[in-house]
Amino acid sequence: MVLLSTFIGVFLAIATASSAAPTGACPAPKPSPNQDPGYGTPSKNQTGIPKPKDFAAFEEKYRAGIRASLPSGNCTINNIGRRRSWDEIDIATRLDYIRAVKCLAAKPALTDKSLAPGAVNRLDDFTYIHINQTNIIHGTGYLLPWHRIFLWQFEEAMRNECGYKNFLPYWDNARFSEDPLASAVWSGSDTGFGANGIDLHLEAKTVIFPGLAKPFSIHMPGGTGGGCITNGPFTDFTISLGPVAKTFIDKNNTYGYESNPRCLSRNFDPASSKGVLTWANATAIVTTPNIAALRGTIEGLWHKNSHTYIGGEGADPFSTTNDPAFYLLHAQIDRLWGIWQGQNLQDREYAIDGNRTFLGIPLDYAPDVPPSLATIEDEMDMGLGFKPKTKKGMPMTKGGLCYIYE
Ligand SMILES: *[C@@H]1O[C@H](CO)[C@@H](O)[C@H](O)[C@H]1NC(C)=O
Ligand SMILES: *[C@@H]1O[C@H](CO)[C@@H](O)[C@H](O)[C@H]1NC(C)=O
Ligand SMILES: *[C@@H]1O[C@H](CO)[C@@H](O)[C@H](O)[C@H]1NC(C)=O
Ligand SMILES: *[C@@H]1O[C@H](CO)[C@@H](O)[C@H](O)[C@H]1NC(C)=O
Ligand SMILES: *[C@@H]1O[C@H](CO)[C@@H](O)[C@H](O)[C@H]1NC(C)=O
Ligand SMILES: *[C@@H]1O[C@H](CO)[C@@H](O)[C@H](O)[C@H]1NC(C)=O
Ligand SMILES: [Cu+2]
Repeated sequence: MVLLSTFIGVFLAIATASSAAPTGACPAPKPSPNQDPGYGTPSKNQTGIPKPKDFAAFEEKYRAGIRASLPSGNCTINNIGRRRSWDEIDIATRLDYIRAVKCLAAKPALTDKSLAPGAVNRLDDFTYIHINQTNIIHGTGYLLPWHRIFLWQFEEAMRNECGYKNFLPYWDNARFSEDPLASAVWSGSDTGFGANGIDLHLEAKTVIFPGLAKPFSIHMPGGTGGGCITNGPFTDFTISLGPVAKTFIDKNNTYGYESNPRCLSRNFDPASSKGVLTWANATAIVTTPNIAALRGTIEGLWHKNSHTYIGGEGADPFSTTNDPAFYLLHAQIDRLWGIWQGQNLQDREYAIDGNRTFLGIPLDYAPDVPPSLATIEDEMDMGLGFKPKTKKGMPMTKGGLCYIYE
């Protein structure tokens, strides 16, 4: 059941209606009484499919290894960030998280306007660099370390710029594989990300990746939605960059860097979750024998199907970050990688496999990025001038990173 890298695909892109630009202040969060700084109390409301004992044992082995590795530099058992499932964090923490996302959406972009004229806010800074790097950070050796630093930067922005007191939550999609809507992630109340987009009865289609010397297409299912989301705190959300992967290469706005204000769309595809994003497959990921095979199980299977399940904005491989749920989806990918690393931290912490460009296809704009194998000494471009070596994005408790998945 090891899937090969031909399963790299992803996503879908839909442009829809527009609304007003985001505005509003970001009030400082109220301190929650009776709470450890930084941690919520569980909502104790978990539903879905219980975690199997074998998966829990692999997870505990990972946690024990991380704890045993502390202190590591300034990362200690007392200050380590505890990333938890959205379905386990308390209501106040969920509200504070959503408040902080909206706070970033109300702060001006820092990205140079000449690079992305359409970048409006701090969330767009993340989307810009994700678009810019898509053909380098997917289907390559950089997928996992690049996104690990990316999530960390997002978590830092939420905490340092918007006063979010907790850590990045993850979408525990295995628990809800057979009924994804049962997860609090997709709640249409004030404490979720909202559910599906309005049903546009879309047909399945094929979309093209721009930027590759040899154009590459992926299949997008028709899905069950496709239009603007209709409930939850992001119904009035305006996104600006993208879409990028379309049925044609848009010569006027190839990377979606021009302003294109529109709503947040989703297109849930239950077939990408049911019987696919299962505990059994999650367990197969954390027990994958080596890093080469992990690329198939984690990227080909879990990553691809998680994005395709959400559909709409979240399924465009380039501008997928437009959906705020992206960060929870990728925290789950990062968690599964972390648990895999934690089964043998010594040998696996810096394990890398993969090309330097998407499936080894040369880029049409950067002939200096050779389609050879990625190494941990390679520089990655995280945007805003930050260009760490790949190895900086591999441990969870070194070089400024300091977190554990609970
Ligand atoms: C707990 O679950 C029930 C039933 O699914 C739901 O009605 C309720 O709002 C949930 N409570 C919290 C705190 O999430
Ligand atoms: C990414 O940004 C760099 C500038 O930092 C630019 O040279 C390159 O063409 C961009 N690539 C894409 C695909 O936008
Ligand atoms: C691209 O831009 C040109 C010149 O502004 C315009 O005539 C054309 O209609 C645009 N094409 C598309 C597909 O938007
Ligand atoms: C894992 O996912 C694949 C689809 O990629 C599916 O065919 C298979 O049944 C799943 N296996 C388990 C054990 O859940
Ligand atoms: C790496 O790139 C080569 C072409 O340069 C390709 O044949 C190979 O399949 C690629 N490997 C992966 C894992 O994408
Ligand atoms: C921990 O040290 C790293 C450098 O190794 C630094 O970037 C980071 O800000 C420090 N974190 C704290 C909480 O002091
Ligand atoms: Cu990505």
